[in-house]
Amino acid sequence: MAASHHLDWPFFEDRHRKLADKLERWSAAHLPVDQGNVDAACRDLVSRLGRDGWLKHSAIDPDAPTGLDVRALCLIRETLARHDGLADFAFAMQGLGAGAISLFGSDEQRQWLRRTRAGEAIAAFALSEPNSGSDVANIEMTATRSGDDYVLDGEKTWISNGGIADLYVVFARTGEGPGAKGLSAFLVPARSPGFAIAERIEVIAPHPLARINFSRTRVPGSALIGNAGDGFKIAMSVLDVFRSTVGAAALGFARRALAETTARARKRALFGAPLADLQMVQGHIADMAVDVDAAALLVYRAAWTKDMGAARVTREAAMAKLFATERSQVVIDKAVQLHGGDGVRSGHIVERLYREIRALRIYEGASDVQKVVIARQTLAGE
Ligand code: COS
Repeated sequence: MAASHHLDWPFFEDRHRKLADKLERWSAAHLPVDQGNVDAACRDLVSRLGRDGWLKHSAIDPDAPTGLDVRALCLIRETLARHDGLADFAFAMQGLGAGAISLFGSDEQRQWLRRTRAGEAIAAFALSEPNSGSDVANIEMTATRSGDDYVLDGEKTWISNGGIADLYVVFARTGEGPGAKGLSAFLVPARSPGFAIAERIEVIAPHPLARINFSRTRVPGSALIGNAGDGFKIAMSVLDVFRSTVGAAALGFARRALAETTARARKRALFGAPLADLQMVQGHIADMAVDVDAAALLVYRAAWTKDMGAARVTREAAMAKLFATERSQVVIDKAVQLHGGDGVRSGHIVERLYREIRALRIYEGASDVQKVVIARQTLAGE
């Protein structure tokens, strides 16, 4: 099942090849997990991913703070997604949740990373609100200065790991300037007073998700991540890193769909010959293979560019996420078609992939937002 020829591409170093190989063996031995109780399954996955060392890649080491290795993040997401969507989710949300602390946290805040990297604490990224998911500059939640503290009031929604997380990175309006210039980021432990899960949200590919209420939630001034007023840029910088990894997860789903389809096309007979002999089937398989390779090229181009020290990879990451998620949806749809009735049988792997891929075209910047980002940068000549 493992497709590894792309590991020979010049984007990677030997440590990446070793990492991918080791994780492939770990995944084959441990995944997929039973998802009967999604909260329990997720907690268990975080704990196992931490215990076996994979979460060390999700956040920086507070004792040796070098940057995040985006190629490693992408390879891990791609591999986990190929084996189990929930394992990918558990890994990815730990990284996204801790992302602002990795990139902008104080030494004191970075102590949390010891626990997130060990799988002993679960992290969440709380940006979206009922009236501002795509339009981040419009965030309404407030954080008001009160002596040395801040008091948070408002609501966040579509928060992954909501309900099971131990810490939340929360973006709120502190009012240093209008719109994007008046936001700040805060590290808020789940046990904070006034923090409450308002609603658990069920989605087509189940994972922990919630709407959260903050009612006079008081946090110390030391909870502020970076400088007051820098929240928008902090959110965008975190998304610059993690959007490529969403593309990588989509790539993992697409690779699995292609592998399942080629196996079936070789085995299943139709009109007295294997499906694979039919040129119409070959046409679909060729399209799927081109999409998979093109997605991989864009994902690892973005990851490599960031790892080589680029200050911003907004355009590359947006292209990687847009293309990989949109085309993986098409690849998986073809896989469903070529599996006939089995493709829509509840619990069949391609039926699961069909449900898993859909949210990736929405979260961490919907495809439509990625197009806005790409067009703006292209028009600006970047
Ligand atoms: N890194 C660093 N700084 C960035 C940045 C980035 N990737 N993107 C923008 N900025 C800076 C800009 O340079 C600008 O700074 P100055 O005012 O100093 O010039 C500032 O931030 C405001 O940027 P911009 O004018 O582009 O803000 P907009 O409100 O127009 O941004 C989009 C609009 C759509 C690009 C933004 O809101 C976005 O990405 N939305 C999607 C968010 C998302 O992913 N939501 C899902 C929730 S997370 S699951």
